[in-house]
This record gives sequence, C-alpha cells and structure tokens, in this order.
Amino acid sequence: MTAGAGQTGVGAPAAESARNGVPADSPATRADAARTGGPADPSGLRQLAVDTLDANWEHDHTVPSRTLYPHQWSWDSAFIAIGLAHVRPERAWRELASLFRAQWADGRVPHIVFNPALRVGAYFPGPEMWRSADVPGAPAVATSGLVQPPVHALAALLAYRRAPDPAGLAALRRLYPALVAQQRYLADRRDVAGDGLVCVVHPWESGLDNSPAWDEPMAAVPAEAAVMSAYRRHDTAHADAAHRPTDLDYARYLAIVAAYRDHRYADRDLAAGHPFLVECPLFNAAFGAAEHALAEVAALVGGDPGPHRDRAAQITEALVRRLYDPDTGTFQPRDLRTDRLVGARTVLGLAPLILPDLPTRQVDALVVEARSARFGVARRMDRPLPTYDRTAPDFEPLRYWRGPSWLNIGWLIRRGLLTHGHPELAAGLRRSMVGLVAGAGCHEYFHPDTGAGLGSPAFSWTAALLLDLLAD
Ligand code: 9WN
Repeated sequence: MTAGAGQTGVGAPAAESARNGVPADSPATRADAARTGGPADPSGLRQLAVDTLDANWEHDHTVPSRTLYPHQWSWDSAFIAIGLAHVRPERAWRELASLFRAQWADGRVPHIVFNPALRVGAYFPGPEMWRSADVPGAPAVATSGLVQPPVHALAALLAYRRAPDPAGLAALRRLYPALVAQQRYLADRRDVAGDGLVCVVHPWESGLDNSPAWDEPMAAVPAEAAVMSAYRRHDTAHADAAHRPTDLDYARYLAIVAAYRDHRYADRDLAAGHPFLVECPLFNAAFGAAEHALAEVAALVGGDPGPHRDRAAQITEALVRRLYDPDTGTFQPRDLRTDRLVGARTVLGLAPLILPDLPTRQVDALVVEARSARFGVARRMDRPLPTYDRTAPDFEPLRYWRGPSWLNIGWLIRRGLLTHGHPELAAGLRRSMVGLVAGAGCHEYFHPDTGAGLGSPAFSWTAALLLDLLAD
C-alpha cells in the first residue's frame, strides 16, 4: 500500500475539524495532522489512536465518528472499550455502562443510543423514525429498536484482563447480569426458526449493512428508490455517495424499520410476515463467543460458568448444522423466508473461527477459504483482508462492506486464527492491519488493494483496535 494514501471522498481532514468547531490545539487537530500520511513508528501510531479516541469522547461514550455517526453505537462501543482498556480503563467501563443503561426491559441492547443534545437531523434515521418512546419497556433515552452482534461480553472480559484491578472487577460484576439479559433476549425472542440460532431482522443488525450477503433477502423487500425523495440522507453529505448504499437500499432499510416499529418491536410473530429474517454466521459466532466469555466472567464474579459453557456448545453445534455448507467449505447466512443458504461468499463466513470449540473439520475448511484467492490471508499479507470475495464479478473495492477492508473484521479473524493455532497467518493479518493505519490513518475502512483510507477519517474502532494490536 502507498504511504500518504489518506485521500478520500469525504473532504480534507482540516475541513472536518473546522466543521466540528474543534480548537486548533486539540487532540482532534493532532489526529488530523497525523492522519494525512499516518506515522510509521509504533509510538506515533499509538498517539494517533489515543488522539482519535480522545477527540471522539462525548461525556460518557465515544462516537464512532463526529461527522457520519455522532451518537453511540452498540458494537462500536464494545470494540472501543477493548482499546480504551489499554489507555483509559476507567473510560472503557463508562463506555460499556452507558450503553447498557439504554438496555430495554426485554434485554435488547439497542444498536443506536441517541444523544439528546444533538440537533434533529444529526443522523438519519433519527429518533423521529424509531419512536422508541412509544414502546413500553424502552429506556428514557431515545434509541433504535434493533440490535448488533453481541461482542460486548468478550469486550468486557478483555477489558478486565487488560486492567484487572478492583474497580474493573466491580464494573464487571455490575455488567454481568446485563450481559446475561442481552443473551437471554437473543436466545428467547430471536430464535425465530427454533433451531438455536439468532435471526437478524434488518441488515443493520449484522453490522455489515451493505454486504452482498443481504442482496438476495433484500431483493424480496418491497420498496422503491423514489421513497427517498421524501427524506434527507445524512450519510451522503459526509461520505462519497458512490461508496455508500444506494437509495433503493435505503428505501428497503426504512421499509424494514417501519415494519418492525409498527409492531412495536415485538418479536412474537416475526415468522408470520416480517420482510427480512436471516441467520447470520458472524452474529451467531459472536453469540456463541459471548457465552464462552460469560463463562469466564462468571468465574471471576462468583457466578456459575456451567450453563454458559453448555449454551456455547449448543450454539456451535447449531451453527455447524444450519449454516455450514460442505460444498463451499464455508459458513453462509440462511434466509429464513426461503429456508435457503445465501450464495454470496463473504467474510461473514470466516467469523465462526472465533469459536474455540469449532470442530477441526470446519476450522480446516475456513483456513483454506481464508487463504484462497478470495480472501488471501497469508503469512506475509501483501494485500488487506477484503469483506467480500475478491474474485466475484461484483466485488467493489470502494463500496461499503462490498469489498473494502475493516479493522474490526480483521481483528476478529486474527483472534480466530490465534485460537486455532495459526500464529503465522495471524501475524500476517496483524501486519496488514497496522500497515493500513500507518499508510492512511485511522480511517473507517480501506481500499483492499491500495490501502487508501475511505469513509470517516477519524474512526473510533479503527483507533481502538489498533491500540490492541500494537500491544500484542
Ligand atoms: C447503521 C457505526 C455503524 C457501524 C456499522 C456500520 C455503520 C450505520 C450506517 O456505522 O452502520 O447502523 O449509518 O451505515 O455499517 O457496522 O456500527 O460505526
């Protein structure tokens, strides 16, 4: 990748600072200065990451990006806490605590917690679309009604391991029941097929919103692009429209939100008519990994690890039975509306590597898939890990989740490779991720060939996970 590849379609970093009214000598400005090329040495990189996180800190949480995502996002906060634990452990616990304060009575952890201090229109779709206040059991603060992959128990465990002091143990003890309730919501209310797996009801729940994995199930959602003329998208004001989902995608996203909201986010009758019902391998791998993490958390806080271990084993068994495709040697989402596996080979399929009890047959197959020309994980990574099969005719190196490289995904896959005894491949992946930030700064995502920075130029989970990678 090329040094100085930080040019993006989002405008000059200095302009972003000015828009946000950040003072000239602030950490944000230091982060801006560094991100135009990215410092090559580890201490410069570490400082860039700390500055980025400091600039995005907002009273009790970290925004993913000041411009594109100015509220609190669920799985972002988990990744951010992992990084904060290295440098600001007290903030790591506040990050998780503030998110879980917005947990609904049914246990769901909303994917967005809206900051009431921001102006209407700071993000689309905002509270006026979600209308959480109308739903009994929603918290006092406005939130979305969707969830995201449950990586929080793992984050809490890693944060504690990084800073194992009495304050951390007390925070872990407070979080444990909320983490258990989060899992219970998913297991009891979202197992739509009754097969032991969680079903996502919107592409936004997967975290990989615009992945080609959702093209087939999304095509069945009735909507017309013209609907978007009634709304003002916020994302295309801050990022290149050619990199973002299309208006037709957005029309469908909104149609699915409206369907769920109009049923007051009730999960009872989803199978009867909800327009999007998919079992996602990454989401379910996170669901299983959470039970593994909770077993360890339980042991630390005086709980019983046994039920968590049992549930973890059941989830892994269900994942293999329902989402592993022996013909392709990878995991694929299942569209519950057709009961068929989705054909697209995306990086979602590699995610079950994070499960320590994944059977050897599937581990070996995923390592073959990861090393193939489709994903190219190698001992000496010369190209970053893409989010979609590089050899597919519709591979798009610039468009959101349809090709570009993201640090959270590489971080998860690297963890899986280490878990299953592939330290050389994990080291290659680490080198490539550190190289991306050294070349372009803490961008939201990166061009999978050139390493150019894309999306938001000061993105929190990139900074946080870089800190974790540098410490290893
Ligand atoms: C919708 C915040 C979030 C991430 C998601 C990413 C993107 C939102 C959007 O940004 O999604 O939730 O507006 O596109 O896809 O993974 O959590 O960083």
